[in-house]
Amino acid sequence: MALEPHVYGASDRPPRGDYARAAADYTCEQAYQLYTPADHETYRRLYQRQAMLLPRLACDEFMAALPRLGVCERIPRFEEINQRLYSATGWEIVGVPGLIPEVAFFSLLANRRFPVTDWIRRPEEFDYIVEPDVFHDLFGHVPLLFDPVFADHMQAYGAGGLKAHRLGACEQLSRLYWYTIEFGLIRQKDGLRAYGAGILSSSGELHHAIHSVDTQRLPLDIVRAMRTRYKIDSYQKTYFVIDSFQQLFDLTAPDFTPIYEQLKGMPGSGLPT
Ligand code: HBI
Ligand code: FE
Repeated sequence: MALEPHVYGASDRPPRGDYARAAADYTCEQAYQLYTPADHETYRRLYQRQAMLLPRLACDEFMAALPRLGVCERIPRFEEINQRLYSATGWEIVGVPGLIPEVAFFSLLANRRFPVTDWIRRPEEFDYIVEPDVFHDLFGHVPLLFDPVFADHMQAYGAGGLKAHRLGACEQLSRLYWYTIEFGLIRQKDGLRAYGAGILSSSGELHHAIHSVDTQRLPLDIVRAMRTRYKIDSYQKTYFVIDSFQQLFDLTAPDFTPIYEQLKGMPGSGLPT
C-alpha cells in the first residue's frame, strides 16, 4: 500500500486519488469498470474539443502521433495503448491514483514507464483542473512517447531526477520539467508550436501560449528555467522555446551537478547559497 504523497506546487488541498489502491511503487490497475457513462462522455467531449483546436498550434510530431492513442469516443484501456506504444518506443503506461512523490515518479520514467492518473475530472471541472487527470496524462503526454527522440529524453529526465533527488535539487529539476515537458514551445518550419502537455491538453492556454502578446518567449536556457518559479493555477508568463527534440535531448543530457552548484550562488534559484 502506498502513502499519500506530500502536497505539490502551491495546492493546499490533499491529492484526490485513493492511494490505498496503489502498490508500493504507486502504480495501480486502471479501474476500468468504475468509469461511468458520464466519465466516458467527459473524455469524448474533452478529446473532441481539444483535437479541433490543435491545427497550427500543436507540433507536427504530436499531430502525427495523436491517432495512435486509439479510441476517442470513450476512455481508452491502457493495455490497448500499450500494445502500440511498447512496439513503437519500448515505453508503457501504468495507472496511478494521481500525483505521486517525485522519487516514485522519476523511477518510473527511468524505467520507460509513464504514470497515467486513472480517474477523470468532474463535469464542473470540464474547462480547468489543477491536478492531472486521465485526459491530461493521456492526451497531453502519451502521444509524444511515440516519438523516438522525445521518448529517450523522458527516460533520461527520469534518471536525472533520481540524481537530482540525491543532490537535493528536485525543485530545480521540476522547474525544468515544467517549462519543457509541461509548457514547452518548439520552433517549426511553419512557425511556433506547442509540445508541452499542459498546453496541449488545455483549451485556453493553447492559443495563449502561441499568440498572446503579453508573455515572454525565450530560447530554452537550462539555468534560467531552473531559476524561474512557476504558477500552477494561471497561464504561464514565460515560455521557453526549443528548435527540435534533439536539441532538448542534447541540452538536458549533460550531468547537471555543476549547474546545481552554479545555482547555489544565484538569487531566485531556490537552493541554499
Ligand atoms: N506524479 N502522477 C504524477 N504526475 C506528474 O506529472 C508528477 C507526479 N509527481 C511529481 C511530479 N510530477 C513533479 O514533481 C515533476 O516536476 C517531476
Ligand atoms: Fe503533466
